[in-house]
Amino acid sequence: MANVVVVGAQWGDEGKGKIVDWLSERADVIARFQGGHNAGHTLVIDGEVFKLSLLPSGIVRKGKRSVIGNGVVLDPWALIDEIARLTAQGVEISPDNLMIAENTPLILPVHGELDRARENQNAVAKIGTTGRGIGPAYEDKVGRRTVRVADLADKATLELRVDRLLVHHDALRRGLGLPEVDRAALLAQLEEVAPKILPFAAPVWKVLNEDRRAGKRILFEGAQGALLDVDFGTYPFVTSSNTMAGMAATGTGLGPGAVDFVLGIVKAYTTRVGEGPFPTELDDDNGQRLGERGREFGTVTGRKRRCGWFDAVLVRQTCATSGVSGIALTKLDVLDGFDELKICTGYELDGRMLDYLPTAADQQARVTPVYETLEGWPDSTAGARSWAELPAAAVKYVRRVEELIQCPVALLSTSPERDDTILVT
Ligand code: 2SA
Ligand code: MG
Repeated sequence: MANVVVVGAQWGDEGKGKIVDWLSERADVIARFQGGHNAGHTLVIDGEVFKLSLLPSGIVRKGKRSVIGNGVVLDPWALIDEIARLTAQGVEISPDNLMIAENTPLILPVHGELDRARENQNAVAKIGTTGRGIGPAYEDKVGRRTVRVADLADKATLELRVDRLLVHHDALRRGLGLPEVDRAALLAQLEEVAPKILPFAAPVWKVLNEDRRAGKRILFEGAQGALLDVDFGTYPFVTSSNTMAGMAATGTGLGPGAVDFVLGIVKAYTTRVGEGPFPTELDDDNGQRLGERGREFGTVTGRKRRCGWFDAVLVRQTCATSGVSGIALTKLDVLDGFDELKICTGYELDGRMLDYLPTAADQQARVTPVYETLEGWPDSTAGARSWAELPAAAVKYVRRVEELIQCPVALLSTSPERDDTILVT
């Protein structure tokens, strides 16, 4: 296996956890390159359940290097809690197997407070975020006023960074009716957390370039999904990072040539959490049924996910913008037992047909999906481990998806169990 980037090709929750785990067994280095603790992966290994949020999936396996790249926003307290939780489950975590890029921006308590204040106080500003401070932390990175991991090592620098940050935040907080930040308390918190984070700090770009030269296999683990990308997603109802495959390079410090294969994770239907347009959303029994059969509740926030038919227009688009080489199709078994299934093949807008999602928000909200109806299958596909075990109608569904999104299926997942995966060669 060469160096692979795994990205969600819809709105997240496509079932990346299982696929990443499957691939991480075959990789030497596993790197996160964007997002933060808004991500949530559940891994089941030998019957034991591991819940990961910020740590790369490779952490649960011995002999792997796990990396948090500079494209991530890091909440040091969330990281320490996660490390403690996994350590209690018997996972060994030390600077030998975990590295954090020195140029990673931090998520501070002020970021979470700002995120939640905006979400709760102002209906116009509401995005339906995870409330983890992700957006405000990225704003401060781009605004050149953030505290980064390396700054924790020097008291004088840390004070300068915090002062620069507070000029901005205190002004914002006054507008939202929040009290001014207690500078001394924030500095004390940072000084307290610094010795717990700094041992993991490393020039990740350098280590990864050396690993690459040594022929080590790198797995880039994306979080969320391409439709939540800050540039190409359903803006403004997106997360604040680039979630597309191109980010793997800038989010770690490797050139784009380091990527050999882009694997897009695609769920056999569509879900979304939070606000924003969703053309194939179902408000009926079918939507209810998808949610129940697919257990569509967020791993991080427990929020109920909105459900709808498979949208081939959107996935064709995200496969293009991420340069997806092949997809892993997940949760096919959730479709078992439907009499018929629909796939969106295009949109109608003001009497015109579109083969892509337009950028303008009003148009995104107004497009009506054009559906093709496919025959369902009464039999169970759960646990199928070869094409021969799939009902003919299910094979037809998968082949049609492939055709419409203009991208081959490389893997097919038929249950949360790691071995229930069909490798398509
Ligand atoms: P935020 O908190 O600023 O990132 O929220 C902005 C929007 O992004 C959505 N969002 C998500 N939607 C689905 N899944 C998410 N995380 C997955 C999880 C992790 C995964 O299981 O929780 O699949 O890798 C996620 N994170 C952010 C959010 O709902 C807002 O619409
Ligand atoms: Mg998830």
